[in-house]
Amino acid sequence: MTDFFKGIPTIKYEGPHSTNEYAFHHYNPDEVLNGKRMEDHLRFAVAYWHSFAWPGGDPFGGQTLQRPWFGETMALARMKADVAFEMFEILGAPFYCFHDADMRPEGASFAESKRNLEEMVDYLGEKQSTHKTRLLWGTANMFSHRRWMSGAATNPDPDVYAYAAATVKANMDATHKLGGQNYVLWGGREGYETLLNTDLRAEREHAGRFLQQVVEYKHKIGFKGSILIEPKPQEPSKHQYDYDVATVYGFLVQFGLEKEVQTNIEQGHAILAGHSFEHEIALATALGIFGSIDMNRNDYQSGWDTDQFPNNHVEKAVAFYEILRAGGYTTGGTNFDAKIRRQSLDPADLILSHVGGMDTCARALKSAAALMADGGMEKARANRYSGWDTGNAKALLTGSLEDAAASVTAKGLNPEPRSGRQERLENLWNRFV
Ligand code: XUL
Ligand code: CO
Repeated sequence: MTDFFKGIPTIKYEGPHSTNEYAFHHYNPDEVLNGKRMEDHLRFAVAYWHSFAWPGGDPFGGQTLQRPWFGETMALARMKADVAFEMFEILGAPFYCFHDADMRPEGASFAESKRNLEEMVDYLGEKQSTHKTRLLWGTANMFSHRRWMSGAATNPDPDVYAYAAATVKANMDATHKLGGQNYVLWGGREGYETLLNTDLRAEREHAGRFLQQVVEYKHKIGFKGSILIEPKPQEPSKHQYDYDVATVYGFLVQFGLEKEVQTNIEQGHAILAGHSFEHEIALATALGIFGSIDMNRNDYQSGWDTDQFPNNHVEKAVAFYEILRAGGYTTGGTNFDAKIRRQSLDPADLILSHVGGMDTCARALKSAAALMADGGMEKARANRYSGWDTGNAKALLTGSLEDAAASVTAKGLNPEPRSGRQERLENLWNRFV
């Protein structure tokens, strides 16, 4: 036991009227909503990088957070893992996620970095055997070190492509060994700054072949989890190849991977792409590539990726409604890709930020589940499209453009517009949030 969270109790559900800040007010893991326990609906994960590896810097200033485990030694990496699992236990978090660079020190060579990773995987494996927390997903950090400056799989230097392949292979092995349920690839620096020095076609083709190799390796090692791409439109690169869900889908189809790879959708990335979070979830569901979510909130004015904890349950309810419509998660979950603000120095801030985020999501889920159980929204939607239930309407889709044109004259069609009833549906929403 470390004493980092000394005096902080295990967080329990006490209900909406409790005034205890060290309690859940909405997240009640065992409460059943629409036939499923809340914990199984939400599948919360803590992100190693924000909570245990981030020093609190911003573009104008460096480290604000001082943690006893900061430093590049294996002993400190083990202390970090000890603290991490203490936090998972305090929160009752069922899952966590990591990049290699979050949990092992960088070595002087690839071989040393890999050895450090493998030792930490064994250490985390021991931790998992005495705790309930499991690995939701693993990933590789291929954006922080200067070698990735011009990209990983899209780097003009083939040696970097090879290094990226070795890095992802090591991280897939690590994820597989720890029983991870997904493997995530966020583009990091897979994009470009200027067309003046970029062969866009070659970079996309290399990224496509790289992803095919990842899928081939998944099947070779018998990894049963999902491979997920995390879209983001810009930052760090000016132009990122995995801009949004629609762009990723086109990329997957081009390389024959649309049945093999799904998406990890992040609220803040959706906002940066000019979309809403729920749009990205609904589109991924419609395309059959919805996998998991990175839960956070972006500041709507700042225009960059602020990765704050969610605190608006009304907004998140729309997202959870789309997840329920998708049938819920299979291997996915709700990963808090969210960090405390750089002035939030106290160990308690780390815990209470997650408590607030979990409560916000639970409250959103309760609203979404109640609306789903009510059925009014789905009834209204079905009614709006009910014209398509007739045989004549279906024939429009199986026939030709000329057949459809002929039906207009034959039937003397003169369609009368019908109300979209948006405000009435918004009023229905408001009864549940
Ligand atoms: C970056 C981001 C990453 C990915 C994992 O914006 O969201 O933390 O989630 O590499
Ligand atoms: Co993310």
